[in-house]
Amino acid sequence: MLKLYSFSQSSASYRVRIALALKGLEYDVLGVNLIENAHQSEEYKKLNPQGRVPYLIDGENGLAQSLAIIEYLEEKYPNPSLFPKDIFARQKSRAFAHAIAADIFPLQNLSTRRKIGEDFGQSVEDQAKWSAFWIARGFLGLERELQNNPPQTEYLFADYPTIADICLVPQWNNAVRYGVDLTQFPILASFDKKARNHIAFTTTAPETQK
Ligand SMILES: N[C@@H](CCC(=O)N[C@@H](CS)C(=O)NCC(=O)O)C(=O)O
Repeated sequence: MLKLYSFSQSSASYRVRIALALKGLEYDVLGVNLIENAHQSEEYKKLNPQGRVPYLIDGENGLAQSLAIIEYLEEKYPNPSLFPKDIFARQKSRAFAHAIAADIFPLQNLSTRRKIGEDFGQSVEDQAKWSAFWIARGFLGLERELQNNPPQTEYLFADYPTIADICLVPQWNNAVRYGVDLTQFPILASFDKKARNHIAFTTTAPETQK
């Protein structure tokens, strides 16, 4: 049985929970409470020296990084696919996922926010404004790309949920948390709405986790 080290409110963990659900895979969840700094314990860092969640265990093997985990699941369990069939659409879905996971999200990560608080005396409110700024800037780029090339598909880049939808919904939750004005992103909003009502997204959402 697969094991996933995960935290309920972690958007990177939520991405992997969605992927596992879309593929219909069973797994055990092992909670890592980030608020209590469980990810920084020596015990956890022996397992995952990167000291972050998610972390997937498959038998003898352990893997960090949500996008790498999703690619691993795709290769090992190809059906149903989480990637578009068309080669260009497939890379568009990856580019969309990377924009969120590599560009937008790290600037609002717990350790990043805590560090700017410690080093520059930013209040929690200022940290939230900082997060909201980067989310809005990143979303605006993605919205404009979709405006320029309106997708003709039900979900982002395919007629089934892809890695792009998997990254969008958790990030949208973060945007709501930080008070981003989401009326600026009507196309993203419509894709978010479609995906978040899919059973694989609802059954793995933060509020369903222990
Ligand atoms: N690029 C990594 C990011 C993982 C990550 O930073 N996860 C967050 C939770 S969403 C975390 O563990 N944060 C702990 C920290 O910032 O110290 C991935 O996609 O898995």
